[in-house]
Amino acid sequence: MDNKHFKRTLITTALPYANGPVHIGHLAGVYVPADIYARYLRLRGEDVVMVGGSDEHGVPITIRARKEGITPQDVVDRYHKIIKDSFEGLGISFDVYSRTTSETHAETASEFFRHLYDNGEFVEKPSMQFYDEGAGRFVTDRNVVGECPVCHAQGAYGDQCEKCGSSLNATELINPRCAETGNVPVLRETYHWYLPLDRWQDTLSKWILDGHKEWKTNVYGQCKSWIDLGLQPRAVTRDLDWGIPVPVEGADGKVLYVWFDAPIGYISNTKELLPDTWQTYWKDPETRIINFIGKDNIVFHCIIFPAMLLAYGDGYQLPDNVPANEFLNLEGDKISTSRNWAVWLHEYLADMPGKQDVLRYVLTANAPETKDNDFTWRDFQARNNNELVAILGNFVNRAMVLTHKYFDGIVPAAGDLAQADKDALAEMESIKSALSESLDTFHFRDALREAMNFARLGNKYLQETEPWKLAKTDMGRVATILNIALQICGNIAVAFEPFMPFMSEKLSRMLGMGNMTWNELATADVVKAGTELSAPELLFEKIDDEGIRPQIERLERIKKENQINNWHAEPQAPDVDFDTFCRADLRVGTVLDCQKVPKADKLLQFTIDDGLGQRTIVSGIAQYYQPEQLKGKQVVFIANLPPRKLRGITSQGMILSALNADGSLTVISPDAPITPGAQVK
Ligand code: B3M
Ligand code: ZN
Repeated sequence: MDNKHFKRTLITTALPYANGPVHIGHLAGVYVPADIYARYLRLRGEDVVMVGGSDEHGVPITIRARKEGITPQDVVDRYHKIIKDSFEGLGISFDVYSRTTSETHAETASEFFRHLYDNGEFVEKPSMQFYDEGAGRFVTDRNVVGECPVCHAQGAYGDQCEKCGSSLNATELINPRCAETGNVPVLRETYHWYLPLDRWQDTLSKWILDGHKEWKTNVYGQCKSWIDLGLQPRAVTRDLDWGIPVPVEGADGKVLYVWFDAPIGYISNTKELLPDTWQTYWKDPETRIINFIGKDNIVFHCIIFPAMLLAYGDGYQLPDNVPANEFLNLEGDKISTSRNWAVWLHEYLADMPGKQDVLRYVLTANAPETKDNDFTWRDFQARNNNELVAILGNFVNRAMVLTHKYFDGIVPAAGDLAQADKDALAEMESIKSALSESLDTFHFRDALREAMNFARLGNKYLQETEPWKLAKTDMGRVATILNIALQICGNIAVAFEPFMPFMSEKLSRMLGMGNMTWNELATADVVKAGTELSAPELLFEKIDDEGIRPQIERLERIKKENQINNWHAEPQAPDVDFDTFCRADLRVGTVLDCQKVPKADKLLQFTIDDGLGQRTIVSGIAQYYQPEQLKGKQVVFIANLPPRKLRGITSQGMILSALNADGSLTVISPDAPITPGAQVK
């Protein structure tokens, strides 16, 4: 570990916005890895503090409040509680979890601003900004919508068009409107304070590009492209009535930009935890600061906040590493709070009680460390059944059951070691070093795989030594084998503590272990001979299809709802002249018979009374109707299309149906009985 010159570690975790609950994307990207790291350092006996809290400012919170007719404070109170409780439920071991509406934070952030202001670290600049006269407030770029000047899609945001990805200024939109009120915004002059990042260009470049080549390539690369582009001044105040007031005379109606106050939250949180010694964690060069964040927060943590700390001076230390992760997708689609496309932690905890570790395991095994990854419920089920149950749970259970069978549940002492035992111990040693190495370098997926190797080793060891075959002839040998097997179990309890603390706790209780430490790993004395084991309990349960079905069905339901909510009518087709239209002979017919077309999922075969006789029409609506539903119904069809062969059936015309927002088809039917053969005009 490259921390010889460090005495302590301060772990910060991105502050989640308190305008919604926390989902698996947040967990995989930030909180699970941070927790693994914190728990690991604690097991090593290091001085480590992990701070977190809710980010309770920002425009989205005010919009949600207005939508619901409540105050922003109500919004953040609600979500702060949900977030805090759910983190606790998952065992995220914050030393402090606070919030940016706390008094300590308001004081800390104001003082921070004021200090920079007094030292001339800001520049004040006028600017033109959209203003909603009806609502009497400024509107941020994000909250202006209109036609994209690039691809002409409707509904582009003032900062970005989601259709073509162009990044925009709100003033470039065609027909801009305020997203919330629909009002046409006007431009108004305002002024703000800017942090001149350009002043810190060289310092930041040296610090990161020369000094931190060991950072993850995604982080280093993003920083490099920002720095290469040339850093620009960034506004650190906003015209808004929700936030920390700008502590300068005459700045009424202005608050600190949420991204100015939020990272200072790390400092406030530390202060709340350690009112007397917090400065040591921020200003002593022997403290190592690690920021756990998602990739969308890199610039704020690697460029802007460091510039703020440098501007403040007074010994503030910059982070030693910022191991930002990529994104986790859900069943192939981007996770989205507004589209409810997420697995929410508080719902998971309620729906799947006692399965915290399964989620922690799956999110780590699949962590988006180097690229975006996908969470699926099938993978969740498979990893639980094929890895946790079949490999880890199975091994521990065998070792426990055998010890109960042959030694009444008392840990037997080992005798002389055979080659197989020595090999197993040597392998434990090498797993330990690979595991530590991966943890030290933030490669948590690899680390988890290494930890799992203890269980694989255990299974292999029992398979090779077959103690159950020796019970009649050589109980001394059985004692040694089971002792070693139980040592491997003990190693599992220690090695998995950072990843699956609930399982680890249960296992260490079953094995009668005391306090766990990382040093014990790979020793043959983790579980003491003579200890009485408790009755074996299963560490993991199989999850069958029924177990995940409600989750899958929920996502299918949401997908449908989203399709409907996001539906846009097709743009109108080019004109046809009236005569052309009149050449289509549209008629009403009565369905005499309707059958599924064999071996075609989509097709129904109709027999229609068309007033002149009977005709056969094949239509692709089998996914939306049972044939019986359509018998006797009247439909509209095009009578004069040339006959067409579909699956060997000659279709004489086409039944009209409408395409719904959710992709389904509904047949068009007259709203009163009509004589078959009647023309539709
Ligand atoms: N609340 C953004 C986010 O959740 C923001 C992080 C603040 S960290 C200081 O992505
Ligand atoms: Zn566009």
